[in-house]
Amino acid sequence: MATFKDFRNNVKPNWCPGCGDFSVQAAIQRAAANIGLEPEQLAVISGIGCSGRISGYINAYGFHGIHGRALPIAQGVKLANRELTVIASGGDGDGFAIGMGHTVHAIRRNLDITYIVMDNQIYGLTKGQTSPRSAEGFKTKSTPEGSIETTLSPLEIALSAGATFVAQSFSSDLKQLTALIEAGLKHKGFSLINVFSPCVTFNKVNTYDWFKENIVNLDHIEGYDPTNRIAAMTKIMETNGLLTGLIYQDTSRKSYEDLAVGFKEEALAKQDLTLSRDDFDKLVAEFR
Ligand SMILES: Cc1ncc(C[n+]2csc(CCOP(=O)(O)OP(=O)(O)O)c2C)c(N)n1
Ligand code: SF4
Repeated sequence: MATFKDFRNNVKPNWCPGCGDFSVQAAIQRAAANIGLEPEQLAVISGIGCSGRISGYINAYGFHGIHGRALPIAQGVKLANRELTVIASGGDGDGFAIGMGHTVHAIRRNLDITYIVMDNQIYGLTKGQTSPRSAEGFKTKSTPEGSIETTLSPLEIALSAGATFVAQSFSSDLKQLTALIEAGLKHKGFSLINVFSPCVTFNKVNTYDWFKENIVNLDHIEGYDPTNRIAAMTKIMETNGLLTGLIYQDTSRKSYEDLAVGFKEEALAKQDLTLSRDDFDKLVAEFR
């Protein structure tokens, strides 16, 4: 049986020392091993950004896509081979700016994939511009007088889009992060896991200490019920989105693959898709 070390490869991450993304990499490797996966059963698909490099740093199938397009590729992979466990990943710019259209529709489509966003509230790779997750007043090279736009709440958007699994964690809490990724991988449907993953080089406001001071951990709130969608929305609003833990899960809804008419149990990638001459002629006849 594979251990987390089997999900390591020999590529050395070129993230800055202290970048939160190291913990996300470690948590994915641990979670995959903990649920009994072998490297050849996992595919990690990423977008572009410092965070997007993660697919190259995990020993599994990987695809480093284009900016904001991790989800369309990940959904294609899952549809082609439902036997694979599929993780999509990237930054808050990747998923909540250029890729937001895909994010909302992937959520409501509910394919069985896990989407892990490394949310550092800034564009890291391009050297520090505001992202939709930056706070109002946040000063960067692109907003020297401070951001005048309101901050996007991906958790509220996810809930309103019909998400069946919404969680949030923090790079400093490897135990919780690993447990939530495990739960997301086991969830039969789309799982959104947003991770506060500090950019130590360009974001000098939302630091590890800042998150530690401001986060409310649901694991410490007695009686919180993650199956109650209204309570989940209320808690997100009460904490201004600064909460960690399993926020919402609905296990009653079937995944896209299980509902799609004619979508077989056997992986599409393994089916014989050759069209017989007879079937071809019948198909053409329909258009005459
Ligand atoms: C179509 C396109 N537009 C813009 C870019 C430039 N670009 C590369 S990464 C990035 C944003 C990076 O921020 P984020 O997604 O939050 O990831 P991080 O680097 O912070 O991990 C941008 C705008 C690009 N590569 N492709
Ligand atoms: S620039 Fe920021 S996000 Fe990118 S590797 Fe460095 S610390 Fe991480």
